[in-house]
Amino acid sequence: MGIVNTTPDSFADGGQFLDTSSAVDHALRLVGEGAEIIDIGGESTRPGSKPVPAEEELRRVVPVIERLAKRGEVALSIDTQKPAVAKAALDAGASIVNDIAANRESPEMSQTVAKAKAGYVCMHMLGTPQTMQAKPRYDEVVREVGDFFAERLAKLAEHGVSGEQVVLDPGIGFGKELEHNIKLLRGLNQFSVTERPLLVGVSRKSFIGKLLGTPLEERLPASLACAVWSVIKGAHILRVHDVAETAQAVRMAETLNAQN
Ligand code: 9MG
Repeated sequence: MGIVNTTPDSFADGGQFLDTSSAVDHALRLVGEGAEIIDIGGESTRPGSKPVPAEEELRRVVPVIERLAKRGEVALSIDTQKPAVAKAALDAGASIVNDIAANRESPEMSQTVAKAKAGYVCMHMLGTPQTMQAKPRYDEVVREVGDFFAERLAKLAEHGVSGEQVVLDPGIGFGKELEHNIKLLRGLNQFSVTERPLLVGVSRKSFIGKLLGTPLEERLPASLACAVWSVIKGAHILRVHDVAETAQAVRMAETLNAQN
């Protein structure tokens, strides 16, 4: 899954793809590098980021989705927390909703996904992007994220979203300290009991900087190490900025890890 942020303030690529043409060109470049899904976002989810009104988010993402959908080359995912934006994006040609706010109580997002029979990325986050890094605490982070997945799968089913539509994501960096992120990556294989595909997003994230002291522009090697580790531990989808490099690293690791 290649990342295309049409935002001025995303942590790794903010401001680079603000106009429709540069966002579409970037998406097509990622497809050429091997991306099978393009995740398009119009609101930053970095810690402390400001929420964006739905009208502005729609203005940023819908034309990009329409242009890419017309070409029909790749599956499109909308990265949004807003049911109205999800609906417009699905109408414009997206087929997956990447929902970092899957812990909300209102059923509107699930109902939108159920009605469209769309794919749904159900991500764990403690709090919201505005509050999530204020001393997140867990007794046992892997067990608690696993419990969240079980609870959400049941709730989604109640709202008409079948298990087959759902991909689970532990939400690396979303309401987690460094030790929680490391424990989740070490324990990824434990989520296989859910029998749902796992998505992992580690690309260039700040926990890498915290562990290794590397600035944003120097996190590719550690991002690749985490990507390879995640796949060996059972991840099915990686959400990344550097598609070509990740595809090469993962192909090599999968070959070495094959049984015959
Ligand atoms: C939008 N976004 C940023 N990081 C992410 C992650 O790790 N997973 C998902 N599903 N979305 C993310």
